[in-house]
Amino acid sequence: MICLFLSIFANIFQTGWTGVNERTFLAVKPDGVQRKLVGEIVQRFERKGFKLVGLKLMQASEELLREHYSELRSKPFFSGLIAYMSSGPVVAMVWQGLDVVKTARKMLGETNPADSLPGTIRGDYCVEVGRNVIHGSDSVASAQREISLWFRQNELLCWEDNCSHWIYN
Ligand code: DAT
Ligand code: MG
Repeated sequence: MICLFLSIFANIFQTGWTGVNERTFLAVKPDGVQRKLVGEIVQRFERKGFKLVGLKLMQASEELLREHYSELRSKPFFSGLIAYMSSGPVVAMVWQGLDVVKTARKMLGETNPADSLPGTIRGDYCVEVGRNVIHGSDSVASAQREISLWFRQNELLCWEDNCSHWIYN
């Protein structure tokens, strides 16, 4: 009930979730799905201590992807990016936890896998910027925008994590 109220409040007033309730949008891209990296990627965020609150395998439409990447529409790689992202299923996810937006970006690595350290997802599993296996929101504001673009309210679950006392003190 409290979660429902908070989520409606966060949506209406665009406040976003804060503290341990911060949320980010992550998506395993078509190359990550084809290369069977979904389980590995989900496991990294689970083991870190973040909470999965939404997940779906979906074929993203070009319309959705153009909106998702609208800031990049003038870039020369834009049409290739849309073709790549719509070339097969993606796994769209919402993860929750303290500083999850910033920490998830660190766990992803840099945009270009060549600049990504070993130990990061892009550092460990890919080679080229045009096939960098995962998307992650770059700010709390982007996360809010992307979550509402990719998920309906009733696809995001509030559930009690019985481990939370072992993750937060
Ligand atoms: P990020 O995904 O790290 O947030 P971004 O938002 O700048 O990076 O770009 C979105 C995606 O576009 C990125 O994951 C891969 C693709 N991309 C970025 N720069 C590119 C480039 N120079 N050539 C080809 N694809 C690129
Ligand atoms: Mg980005």
